[in-house]
Amino acid sequence: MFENLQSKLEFALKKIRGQAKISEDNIQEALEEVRRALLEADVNFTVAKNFIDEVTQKAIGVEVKGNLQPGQVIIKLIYDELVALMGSNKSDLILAHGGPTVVMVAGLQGSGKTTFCGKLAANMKKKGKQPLLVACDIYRPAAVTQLKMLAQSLNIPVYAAEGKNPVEIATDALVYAKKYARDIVIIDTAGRLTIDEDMMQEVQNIRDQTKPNEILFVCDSMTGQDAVNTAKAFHERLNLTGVVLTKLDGDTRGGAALSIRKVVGQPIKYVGTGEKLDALEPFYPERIASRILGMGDVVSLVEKVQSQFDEEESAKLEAKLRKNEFNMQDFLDQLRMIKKMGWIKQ
Ligand SMILES: Nc1nc2c(ncn2[C@@H]2O[C@H](COP(=O)(O)OP(=O)(O)O)[C@@H](O)[C@H]2O)c(=O)[nH]1
Ligand SMILES: [Mg+2]
Repeated sequence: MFENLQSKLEFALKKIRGQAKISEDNIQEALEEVRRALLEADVNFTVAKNFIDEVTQKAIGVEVKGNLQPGQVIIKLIYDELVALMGSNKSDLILAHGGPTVVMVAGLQGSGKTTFCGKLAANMKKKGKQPLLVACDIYRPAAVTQLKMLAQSLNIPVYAAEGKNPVEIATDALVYAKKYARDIVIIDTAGRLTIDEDMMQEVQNIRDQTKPNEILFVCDSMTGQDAVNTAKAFHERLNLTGVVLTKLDGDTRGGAALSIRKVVGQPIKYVGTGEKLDALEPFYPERIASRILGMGDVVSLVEKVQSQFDEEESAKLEAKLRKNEFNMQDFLDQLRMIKKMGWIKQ
């Protein structure tokens, strides 16, 4: 993901990485490259401009402390700004207090709504919740079948009804949820290929009727700038509470991920990283920023290391080291443990 942007940024930052001194000239030159890299990644023009202005301003006043190199300081500034651009913190799903939580999922056709509904239901079930999926995309018979099949594989109920309109289906689904103690209701809606008044009106009616706690816009990250414009239109109409970025496993340029938060003003809550139902992750701005800057996903690596690491074992080893009893066998065990974590390169 984001390989192209990553290599362009790396090239831009190479210019300042090793420099002992930062002048206004060489900052400007490097940041111009950064700006170009962002635009090529299909980042919104205004977002890219503001980004560069912000970093430039901070870079000019920066004081380089200790044994840091100025280049490193600039990279840190860019990292911080990337994180801020994507919303700083992980943003959790809003859950209702008492009564079922209602999540309405909207977006264009093919963006990954139905798949996301399945993924979210699976994720919630894993957390001990009782989801109910609601099939409000009644226009393509295959859509209802698709949701039913996903639900069946997860052993989660679906509310679907022939002969009713989507607003009635959603309303009745809430009654059903209360009756059968389902505590999270996930409503899959119909999308069109482009923004379309009838579709918007219908989704708006479902929203007015069901008063969702979450109104999530599902956005195909492969569509870049377009996705951002569509998100804006949906937000103006529906008052979104969050965004889901799908297909981040593809070779997306990254424009949607980097622009959508600023343009829409709502957090990215989840990312889809594959077609399977477990390919859903919360959105962590820091992790994505690290990946984009080629620093590797350090946090994920640390988590991996922690999961492989036996704390008791290492306390024993430390004691041995202190007593000068560390032998070749211990050394071998250490090497094996490191090997288990994967490639050193990572
Ligand atoms: N690679 C990948 N494919 C996805 C992802 N999410 C959805 N898809 C695929 O995108 C296509 C459209 O998804 P669907 O959920 O039917 O979209 P909908 O029309 O918005 O309901 C399907 O082939 C899905 O398997 C994802 O995160 N990664
Ligand atoms: Mg669908």
